[in-house]
Amino acid sequence: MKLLGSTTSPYVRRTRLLLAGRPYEFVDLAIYAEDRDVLRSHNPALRIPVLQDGDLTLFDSRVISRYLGQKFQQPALSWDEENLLTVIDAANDAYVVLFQAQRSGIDTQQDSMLFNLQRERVEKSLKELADKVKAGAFDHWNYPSICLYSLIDWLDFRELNDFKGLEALTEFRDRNRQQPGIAETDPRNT
Ligand SMILES: N[C@@H](CCC(=O)N[C@@H](CS)C(=O)NCC(=O)O)C(=O)O
Repeated sequence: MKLLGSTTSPYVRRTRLLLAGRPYEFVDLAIYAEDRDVLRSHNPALRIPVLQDGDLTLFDSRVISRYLGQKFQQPALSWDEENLLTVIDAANDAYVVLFQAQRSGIDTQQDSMLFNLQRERVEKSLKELADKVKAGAFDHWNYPSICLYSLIDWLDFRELNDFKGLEALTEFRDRNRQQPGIAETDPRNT
């Protein structure tokens, strides 16, 4: 298997954590620079991660996780776990928009529909995730926990959220620092 991605993307990190301890080749791409043609030739959606397994090419971390779950004969996620993933993805996608806007020199604190919607979405979804952590929904190291870890650690790495009132999320991250693959995939070490 070959995984195309980058060392900073939270969506790629979740896939690398899912693959921790298994043999695969990781291809680190500069998708906004010299490797953009490689991305163009592999994924028309122009996003990472992309997984190649033999003749099969898959886009999107959630689809890749379903494929790997079947390949390694792991139980499917429950509907509650699917909902957790949807909330994690909502916060993650909204923060990718805010981050890209910031990098484009746009004031993301401005009172405009696009940014108001993203800010409301991250506030609501992170609060929900903090409540779910407190309720024990992330007590086991499984795919939802891997995705939550990748999101929280990326927000911290990029300094996108101050986590005031959301300490349950940073405490969850700190409790899981020793899990398989975490140190090797830390974006600060690359
Ligand atoms: N739903 C996708 C989201 C992937 C995604 O947004 N990846 C970002 C990197 S963190 C990306 O490729 N962004 C490129 C772009 O937006 O142009 C997944 O789960 O794989």
